[in-house]
Amino acid sequence: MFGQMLRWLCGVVIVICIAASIGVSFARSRCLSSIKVTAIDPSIEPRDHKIPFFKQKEALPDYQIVIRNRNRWISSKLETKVDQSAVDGLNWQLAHPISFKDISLIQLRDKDKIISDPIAEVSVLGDSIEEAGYRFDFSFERSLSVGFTSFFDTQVGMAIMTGFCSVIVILISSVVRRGRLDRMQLNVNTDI
Ligand SMILES: [Ca+2]
Repeated sequence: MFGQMLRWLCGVVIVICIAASIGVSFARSRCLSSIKVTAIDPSIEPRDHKIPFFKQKEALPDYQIVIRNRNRWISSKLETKVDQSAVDGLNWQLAHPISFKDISLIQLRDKDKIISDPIAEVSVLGDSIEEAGYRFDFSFERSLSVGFTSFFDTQVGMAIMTGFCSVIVILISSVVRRGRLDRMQLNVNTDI
């Protein structure tokens, strides 16, 4: 009777774990796939130098995008757009989409050999946002695999995964124990 109740309880916990994992993972499956940055006011763009008629192309900014992760002490650096103006918009395509839930901050920099100067910092709160004279347009796509990875990277996700594995172990142990008891009962009956 106790074993039957335990198996029933384990089944309920497994269903709840799976349903919760799928639900939360779907919510985290909205992924950032590309970023377009446009300089609204060309006069605010940084220049490597302000010498007239001298290496005007090279004087254009070297824009770089840094994506900070909410859960880890790591940042993703996208490619540097060397000597390019953002007046007509610059587009960065992410090689690996990131769940927008994992992004704490996106920073636009003017890359330098020693220290890169931050120009603007924004959060991904919508499809488009303006900051420090620049407009950031974000594109998104759905990826359930990224959503799952993102969810199981959180403390809640890890707790659910641990609970799920524990319940599976308990369930298997219970089934094995029940099988042994049945065989012992069968042997006793045969001996009688
Ligand atoms: Ca430059």
